[in-house]
Amino acid sequence: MRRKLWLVMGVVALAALSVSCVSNASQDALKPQGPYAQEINNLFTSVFWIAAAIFFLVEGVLVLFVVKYRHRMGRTEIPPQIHGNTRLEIAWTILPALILAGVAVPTVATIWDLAGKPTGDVMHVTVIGHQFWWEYRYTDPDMKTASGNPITTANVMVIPENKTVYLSIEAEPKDIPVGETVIHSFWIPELAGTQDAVPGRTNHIYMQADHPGTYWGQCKELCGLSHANMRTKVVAETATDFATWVAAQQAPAARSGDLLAQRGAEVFAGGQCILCHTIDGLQTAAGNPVAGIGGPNLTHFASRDCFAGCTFRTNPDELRKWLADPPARKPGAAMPNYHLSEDQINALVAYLLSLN
Ligand code: HEC
Ligand SMILES: [Cu+2]
Repeated sequence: MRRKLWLVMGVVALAALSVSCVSNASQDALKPQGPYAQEINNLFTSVFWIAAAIFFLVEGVLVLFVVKYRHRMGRTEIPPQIHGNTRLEIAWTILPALILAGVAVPTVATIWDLAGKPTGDVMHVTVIGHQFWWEYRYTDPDMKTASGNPITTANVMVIPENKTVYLSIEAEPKDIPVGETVIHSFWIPELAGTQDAVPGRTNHIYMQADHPGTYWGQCKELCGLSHANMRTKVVAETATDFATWVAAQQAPAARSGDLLAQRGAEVFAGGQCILCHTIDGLQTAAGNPVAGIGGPNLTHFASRDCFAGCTFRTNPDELRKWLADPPARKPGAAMPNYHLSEDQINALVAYLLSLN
């Protein structure tokens, strides 16, 4: 019986150990890829080793005493008692206080450093937590689109390498009737610490990537049914690639020569889609701009390789399934099922995938 228990416990421990040691984990705060994440990691590492040393010291002495002064057959005398030893008591009160004071110095310094106002050449991005996806608005004056609005994307944030990005983190405003307004938390473990998106508040955080690459993240505050489907990624690019990306995002939506795609644009502009989605450069039948609120900006939808909280890859198959019944594909999705016909879906898919 005993042996079986040990065996089971051993297997469980081994399983836990093996999954905790994935070498290519994409969301690893212990592998910082930029100076802000590095700063936090440095603090964590030093505090961890101090805590580990204290743990082994205290537990070691405890185990030593338990063994040394355990009850033995025939032992009648009680070991020397130290209760009331003023010197010892003062020592073990002051020593931990000193250690904590020592730990507080780098901790407070790091907090102040990461909370400071940005100076120098920084890029500003407003991050908005929606249910259940992230919106990114590039608010710098040189990031305006042809229609004068900030470049706006969803799920994928593109940044230049080696440049400080100052994020303003918000939650969807209460007056937008799409989805619930709740607290989310933005976290790209390899690039920065985490920061809450609180309705009615603007929080800030710094981010920077040392190298081009893709850095995954996700909502870190339980926010409803599709909390786990609220992923996101930051793509860092070289300065030239980033400039190319910016120029493409500033342009109005592509107009495809493909007939099916053109029909899709008509379905889009003539239906309910325009209530919630913006497509820069597309017009309704009445000649108004397509500028809905509450849903992702689709102007350059096909330039992003994942959609709906990076739950799905941007391809015809996934898109077809999404348009057929969004809440069935992603529980709690704030985009209703519009019972589109097969023809409408085919046209919409052709159109949406032409929006590069
Ligand atoms: C009531 C508002 C609303 C309407 C109307 C609406 N959508 Fe959406 N749509 C959303 C929301 C909200 C999301 C994001 C859902 C999520 O990720 O959880 C979304 C996501 C999408 C996406 C994925 C975008 C991305 O980058 O993640 C596409 C494509 C899309 N909608 C197309 C359409 C089309 C086509 C129509 C018209 C048939 C339409 N939507 C009508 C609210 C709406
Ligand atoms: Cu969330």
